[in-house]
Amino acid sequence: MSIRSVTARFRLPCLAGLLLCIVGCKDSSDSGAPSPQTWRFAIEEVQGSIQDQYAQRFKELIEERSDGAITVTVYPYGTLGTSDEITEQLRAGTVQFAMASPGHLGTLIPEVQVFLLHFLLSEDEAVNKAVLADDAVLTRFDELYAQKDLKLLGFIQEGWMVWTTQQPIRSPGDFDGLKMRVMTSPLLLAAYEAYGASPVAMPYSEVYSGLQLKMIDGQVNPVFAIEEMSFYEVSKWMIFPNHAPFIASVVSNDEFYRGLPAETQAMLDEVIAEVDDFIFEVQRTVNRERLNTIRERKPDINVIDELTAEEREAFRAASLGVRDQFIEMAGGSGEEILQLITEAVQKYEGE
Ligand code: 6CS
Repeated sequence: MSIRSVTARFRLPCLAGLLLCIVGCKDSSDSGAPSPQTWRFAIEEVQGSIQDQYAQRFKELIEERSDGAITVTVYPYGTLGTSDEITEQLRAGTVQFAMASPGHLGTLIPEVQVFLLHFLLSEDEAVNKAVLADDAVLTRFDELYAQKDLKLLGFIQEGWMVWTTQQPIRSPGDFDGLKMRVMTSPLLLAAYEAYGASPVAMPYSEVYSGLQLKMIDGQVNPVFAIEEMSFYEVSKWMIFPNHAPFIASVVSNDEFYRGLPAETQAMLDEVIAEVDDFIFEVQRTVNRERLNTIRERKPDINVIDELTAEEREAFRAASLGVRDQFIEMAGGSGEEILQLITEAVQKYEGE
C-alpha cells in the first residue's frame, strides 16, 4: 500500500463531526407520531474489523427488536476522527455510541490503563471474558466513566497483542532503543520504556506511513489489525508474547442513556450481552484466519508464535515495576482497581 493511499484512506474529516452536531439525533415529524430515531455508533477501526463486526451485529439486533423505530448508523474509522476525537464527540452527544479503547483513554480515565499492564490478565481468554464482565469490576468502572459523561456498556477483547518489528524480539534487551509505536495512553510509554525501548505515541492512522518511512521500528496490535491496516507489508517479524489482550470499551453518552425509556434500556442491555458473546467467538476465528492471510500474502514474514516460559518470565519480571507507575498515575482508586482485577483473575482461573 502506498503512503498516498494510506493517508487518503484515513484522512480524518472533522467536517463530518460538525455536521452531526447540526443534524441532531431525532428525525423531525409533523404528524404527531413518535419520530424514528437514529443512533450513531462511531468505531475506532475500519470496515470488516472486529469493532465493525460488533457494531453491525448491534445494528441488526437493535433495528430488529425496536421494530424499525430505531436505526443505527455505523461510522467506521476515518469518517469522524481519531479515537480521542471520537470520545470527545461521544461526550458532547453528537454520537450516541462509540468504541473507546483503554489504549487511548488514559488521559481521561487513568484507572482504565490497568488493562494495558503486561502479564496482569490471564493467558486464558475465557477467564479474561469473565473478569471483564465481573460485577465488581464493572460497577467500579461504571462510576469512573459516568464522571466523564460516559455510560460504560461493557468491555470486549479483540485478540492478543502482537509485536511487529524489523528484528526478532526474544528478550527485553532486544527492545533496546527500538522506536515502538504505542497508542496514546501515557502508561504505554512506561510499559515499553521498562523493556528499554524508545516508544512513540501516535494515532492509528499514522502507523503504516510511520513504519514505511522508518519513523518507527515496530508497533503492537492484534493480528486482524495487522492484516487490515497492512502493517505486515512494512514489518519483517511478528512476535506473539501473549502479554495482554487488546481490550475496547463499548460506551454510550451518559445523558442519552439515562434519557432512554426503561424498556429501551432493557432491550439495549440485552443486545449488549448477546453481542458480547458473539464477538468473543468472532475475534478468535478472525484472528486465526487473518494470520493465514498474512502468511499467504507474505510468505517470508518471520513469525515467533510463542515465547518459551523463560523468555516470557524475563518480560514479566521487567514489566512489574510499571504497576507502581500505574498507581502513581491512577492514585488510590487505581490501586484498588489493580487489586480487584488481580483477585478476579485468580478467582476465575480457579473455577
Ligand atoms: O492501535 C490502535 O490505535 C488501534 N488498534 C486497534 C486494534 N483498534 C483501535 C485502536 O485505535
